[in-house]
Amino acid sequence: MEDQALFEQHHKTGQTFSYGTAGFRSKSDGLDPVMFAVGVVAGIRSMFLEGSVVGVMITASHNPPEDNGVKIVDPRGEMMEQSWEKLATQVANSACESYEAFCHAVSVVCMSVGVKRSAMKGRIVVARDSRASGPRLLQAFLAGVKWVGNVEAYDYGTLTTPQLHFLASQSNIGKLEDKTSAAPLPRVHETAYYDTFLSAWTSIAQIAGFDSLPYPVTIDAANGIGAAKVREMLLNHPFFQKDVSLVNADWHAAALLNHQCGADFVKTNQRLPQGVEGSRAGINCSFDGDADRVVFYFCDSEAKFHLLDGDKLATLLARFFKTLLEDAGVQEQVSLGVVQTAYANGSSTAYIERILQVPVSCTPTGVKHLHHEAVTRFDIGIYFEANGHGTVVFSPQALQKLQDKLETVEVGPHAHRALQLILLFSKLINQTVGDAITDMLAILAVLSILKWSPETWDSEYTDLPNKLVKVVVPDRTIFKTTNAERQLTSPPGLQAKIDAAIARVLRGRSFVRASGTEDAVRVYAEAATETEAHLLAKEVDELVRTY
Ligand code: 16G
Ligand code: ZN
Repeated sequence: MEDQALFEQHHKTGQTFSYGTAGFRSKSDGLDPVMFAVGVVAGIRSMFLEGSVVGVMITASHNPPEDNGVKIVDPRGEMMEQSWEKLATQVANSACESYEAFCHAVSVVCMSVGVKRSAMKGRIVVARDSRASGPRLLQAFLAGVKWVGNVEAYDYGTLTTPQLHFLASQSNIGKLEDKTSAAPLPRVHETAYYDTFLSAWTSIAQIAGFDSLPYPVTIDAANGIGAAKVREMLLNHPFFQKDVSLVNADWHAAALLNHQCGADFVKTNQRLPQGVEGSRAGINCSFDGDADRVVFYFCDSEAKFHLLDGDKLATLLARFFKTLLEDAGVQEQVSLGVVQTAYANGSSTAYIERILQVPVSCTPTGVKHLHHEAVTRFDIGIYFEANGHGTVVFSPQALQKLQDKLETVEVGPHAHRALQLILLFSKLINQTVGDAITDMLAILAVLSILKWSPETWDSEYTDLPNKLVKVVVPDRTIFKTTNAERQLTSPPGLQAKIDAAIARVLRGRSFVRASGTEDAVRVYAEAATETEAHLLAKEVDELVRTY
């Protein structure tokens, strides 16, 4: 009965949920039972993994302040294995129904994965972003953890999403093989995050011979938790103190989160966020609310705004690593590739394939798809969504090859430096997930090493004019795609009409997909001129509305 009382305290009915690309996400009001259910599922997942530490992040990223959400992170810091998404969905929806339905759903899950709750131990680390609903939802989550029994949970308080991914993965180092170890939580303190990445930065600066940032950097932290963490990590550090300014840093003012600022605002509106002046020298960047996305931008001498989005981050890093691999003489042994989605600007893909001669792979939207492709296809896999979400992943085998070469083969100073730099960049980048802070540091390190201005970076290729529109339709589930979301298989006949519209414009490309986070369909169009891109978007928009 006590168990039921715990459940009832957080029970609300009336909504159904689905574990999507970003976990569970909605207006925060109805999420309490979902949080309770996630406490239970995360506990069972950790038991299933024989006590490896599982992470849980409470956040709604770039969404408005009144939203919230939650996602489960697996022991290596990656998104929860896909087959568990439907288990999580079943438990969450049963928790919105009744205690009986909930108990039944939990037993079914335990039975299907072979977990005996009374005989096993689970370990969880949890964190939340700066949202006002965070503390309440955390309590619902912890009640769920308590309900499972035999689960140790450690609350990191507020963190960025990538910090939680990183700390969860670090908690399991050495423990993934040694399943019997039962070191208490936390196994890793938050400062490990700062120490790891700052120490890589310092070594890179020493080897590359720079002792300050190339120009002033303004960070728009979207009034999110990234502000607090940048302050802690960088603003008292001698390297950054002088040249880094932080704006939209009011993370205590929950209502200001992502409001007129942040990576999503800048990318969607293609303009400066509130608080950043166009006249400011140097380069600017914007994080989103949980600091797992970053975009850069600057204004030229005519005050024209230039966006350096996820595609530009990927191309800069691809160019940089290609040169380092050649300098190190390992381009034949270590494969390099870029992973994008259909939203990548056609010019960026052409630049990577034709100018850099680096292979490009395209996956459906959502970090888990890009991450998986990058890890499985390439030794050094660079993946970015155009919205600024991405990272670089390095295969342990390739890193070992580079390390061996560094230690055992006589190489010239140029190759020696290149080998050292690749190894150090693998430590400067948070490989578990896109991370605004470490991506920003990696980009600033590359710009410092290349001695590139923002203008030089931007001039590598010119984006094709493009347009993204949201179309609200009666039923978005009828829009089914194939070929990494680039073509529709349903409704029948629509793709042929879109193809005909594309054929009428120069360098035209357009695709339609149902959003995974909103009840709408998205239309993307690009073409040789702005007029044609807008025309194509309008035409496809109208075609979609006829279904
Ligand atoms: C989620 C995804 C993001 C993707 C976006 C697309 C993760 C962690 N987040 O926020 O990568 O760009 O969804 O949204 O995977 P949409 O389906 O509404 O277009
Ligand atoms: Zn985010």
